[in-house]
Amino acid sequence: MKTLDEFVIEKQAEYPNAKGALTGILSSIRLVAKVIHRDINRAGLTNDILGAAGNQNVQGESQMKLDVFANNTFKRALMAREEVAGFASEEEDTFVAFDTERGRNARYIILTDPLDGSSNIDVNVSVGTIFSIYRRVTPVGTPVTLEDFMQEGHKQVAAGYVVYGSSTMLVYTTGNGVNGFTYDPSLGVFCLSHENLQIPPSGKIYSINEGQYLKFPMGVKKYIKYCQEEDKATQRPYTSRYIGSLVSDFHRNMLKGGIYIYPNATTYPNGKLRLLYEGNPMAFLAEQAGGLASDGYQRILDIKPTELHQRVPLFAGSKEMVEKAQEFMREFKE
Ligand code: AHM
Ligand code: MG
Repeated sequence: MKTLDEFVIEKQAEYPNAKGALTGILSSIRLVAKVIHRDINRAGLTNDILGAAGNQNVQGESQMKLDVFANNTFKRALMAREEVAGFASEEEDTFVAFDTERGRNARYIILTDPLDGSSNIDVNVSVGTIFSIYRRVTPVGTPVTLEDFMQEGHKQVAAGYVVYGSSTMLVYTTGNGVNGFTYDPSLGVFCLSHENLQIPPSGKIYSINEGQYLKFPMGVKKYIKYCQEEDKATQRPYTSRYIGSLVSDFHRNMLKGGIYIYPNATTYPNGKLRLLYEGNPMAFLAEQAGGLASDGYQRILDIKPTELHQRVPLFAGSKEMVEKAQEFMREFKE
């Protein structure tokens, strides 16, 4: 049995120039995952955790108590380290520069969706935490600026998620494949359970909120019909599975083969998911596992961000399925 700690240290030893900064950041994330795991598991038992916080985030979405809690836990854990210069989160209005001597001298910044799919909490359905790590681009010794957070996804140094499902798992990449660790709560450790994860090139699952069908672009409507048609050679009709928790839907599809789609729609002209907190980290993981992630036309990781809370349509998962969906998007471009 190999723990996450052992695994990270072993990997660091493969890079003689590594100073251990990433190792430190990952151990903060591991701690955050344990704290959120603990609180989610008590969620039905205490009123302090369930329900809405009574306020909205900057994007006008109502925040759940656990969103706020997860965000603060994450921020505090990172502030306590010397490797992190700043933090941006779906739940914050703007980025947070860690403007202390330690923060100004740090080299990394982190973006996160601390609790993705949080509307599922009150009904005991799995949620996740997503994170994305970059090297800052402004000089060390100064406070970070917006520029540090607005980098293209292909510049990510590491990305990952924690899925709080029937068991809690942490899955991450540093650009050298994807590995998954399952949490053993009795020992308090994450153990390597899914080494070198690979998304099957094709699968049978499509995941999309079909209730919005009439609002989707023609390419997506046609692709959905393609998924439903009978064809033995391509194992169609596919199966429709949609939890409404990006991390859980993506995780299942990565293990089994499938495509996750949150397209643009008349109600969401640029999609619902956020490029920096959701699109990029999931795209990095998808590609590192042999899959693809696209906005329907181009690679997510090549998009130059223009806003911190920018939204993006997301088509992610098995390579052949994403390619097929892109074909439909191009053919039926409106
Ligand atoms: P959140 O970050 O506010 O939780 O929103 C993102 C979530 C994703 O996890 C999920 O895939 C999607 O929203 C579900 O949205 P919808 O209910 O519109 O299908
Ligand atoms: Mg989210």
